[in-house]
Amino acid sequence: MKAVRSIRNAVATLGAIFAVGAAQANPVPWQLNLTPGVTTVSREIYDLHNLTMIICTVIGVIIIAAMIWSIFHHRKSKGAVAANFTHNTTAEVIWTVVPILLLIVMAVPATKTLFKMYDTTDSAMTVKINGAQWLWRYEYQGQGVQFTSRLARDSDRTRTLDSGLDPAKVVDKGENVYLLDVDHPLVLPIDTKIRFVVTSDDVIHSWWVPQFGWKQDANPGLIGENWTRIDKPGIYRGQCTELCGRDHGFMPIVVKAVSKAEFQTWLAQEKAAEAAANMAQAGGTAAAAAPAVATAP
Ligand SMILES: [Cu+2]
Repeated sequence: MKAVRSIRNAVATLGAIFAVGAAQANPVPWQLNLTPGVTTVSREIYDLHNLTMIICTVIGVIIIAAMIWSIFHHRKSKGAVAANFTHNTTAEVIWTVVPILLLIVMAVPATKTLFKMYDTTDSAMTVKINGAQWLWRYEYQGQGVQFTSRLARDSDRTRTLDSGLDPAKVVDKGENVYLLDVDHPLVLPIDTKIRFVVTSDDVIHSWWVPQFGWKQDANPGLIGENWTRIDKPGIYRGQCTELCGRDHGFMPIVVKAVSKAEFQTWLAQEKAAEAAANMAQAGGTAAAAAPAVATAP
């Protein structure tokens, strides 16, 4: 029974890995390649990786084939005699020039993408990301909206020592989200250049959503910058990728990418909720302060 389930899982995984054109939303177990992601930058990184991989593979195959051929054809039992020349200008020019050309072929597009990755100008909105042991705090700059995002309750209950709960049963819409789900996802609009400023309250964390193609360290006392422009709506999951203490494994990231209109509706709701909460708090503070004023001389 267990074997059947393992085979079924393996087949499903292979299907997901080789699914042509069907870009899976999130990485799958035993995935062989990088994800192309859901942003222009992530796709450029994916293409660069593939280009470099092809070049490395071709070089590797040529070198290993030449070595095997030489070992076989120039073996002692065949009476091979070693050549005793020491220099060959043509060969030396070739093995210097060819690697230089290959490096240029790889470095030019890589540098272009790097410059693009660090260009946070002309962004339509800014989100401040604050890492803390062990949760994330998101602040929509200039909007007065902020909230914390921490491990979802069912994952948290399941991960507790001796909980007796099955991690395989922490599921959301058929996807196992054990340790990958949060209570409040970061909601972002698609087709919008979003700038992130990333920092930390305590130790070094790192904000990473594989589908965006980058990681950004969250350093206490420093602001790191990055940006994204998401192409399509979806739920994109990530994790803290800096070993940040005991519960490092329990501070996942969930980004919910929605259309611009949906985002505006959501933002208006959040603003209204935040304003109501502030009013209630102000009312409570005033009520608490009132007796003190009355008894003042
Ligand atoms: Cu962390």
